Amino acid sequence: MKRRGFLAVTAAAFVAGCNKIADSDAGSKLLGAAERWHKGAHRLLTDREALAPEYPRSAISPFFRGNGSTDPQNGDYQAQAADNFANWRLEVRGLVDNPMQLSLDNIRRLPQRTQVTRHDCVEGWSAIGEWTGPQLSVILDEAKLRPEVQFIVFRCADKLNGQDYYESVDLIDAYHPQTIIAHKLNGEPLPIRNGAPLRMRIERQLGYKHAKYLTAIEAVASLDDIGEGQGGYWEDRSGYQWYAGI
Ligand SMILES: Nc1nc2c(c(=O)[nH]1)N[C@H]1C(S)=C(S)[C@@H](COP(=O)(O)O)O[C@H]1N2
Ligand SMILES: [Mo]
Repeated sequence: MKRRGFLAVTAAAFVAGCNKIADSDAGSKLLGAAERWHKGAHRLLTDREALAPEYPRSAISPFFRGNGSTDPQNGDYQAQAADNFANWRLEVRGLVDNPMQLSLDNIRRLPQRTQVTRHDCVEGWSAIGEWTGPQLSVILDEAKLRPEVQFIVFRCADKLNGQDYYESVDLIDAYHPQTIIAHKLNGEPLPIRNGAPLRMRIERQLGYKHAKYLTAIEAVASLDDIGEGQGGYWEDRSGYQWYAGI
């Protein structure tokens, strides 16, 4: 009981985004402990499946700014953009019985969810936008996850500061009803700035979890061998927490 109480308090501080705690050495150790607890025993948390707030269309921000990569120059991204992403494929791979290569048309023909949500960047800005796309759960069910799967990794077309951007979530976020593969922002195909042609929306998490320029969804049992092993581009470099729940 004592341990659970302690962890609940640190988890709450973490969820509140307490940066001052993270600045101190002891603080980051504390947050690290809370995070390991999230990774291991997250099912104990009661509110993981709650919905993020949704807003009326009148609340949509006039301009949804871009952050991080906003116009990828690596690989064949620019050529694909010039071609209106006609040959873009989303690969579904890893520990699945039914790997898939989905075209944008395949994605648009799946049942769609539209949601007006607020994006919160850890750097301190927010924007409200309307996102449309299929729920990730629909695609994962079709792919048939093997029993050992623990995490879903998102691969991206861009390099940020020369390194591949990637992210990952656990299965609670992967199956959350507001976790969608968005191909529209405010009723229009995604602008390049915001991740064209496909980007994740994971509405219970901070902005850096929402992978843009999505090329592959990978089901894995461990994050240890992905990137530097911390579960994401920023997690590997800056110590941003893997669990960035809001
Ligand atoms: N592939 C990719 N995804 C990314 C990033 C990036 O640089 N590359 N930046 C992240 C960060 S920090 C934020 S806040 C959001 C920004 O989304 P936006 O550009 O649509 O505002 O995308 C996230 N996803
Ligand atoms: Mo961000």
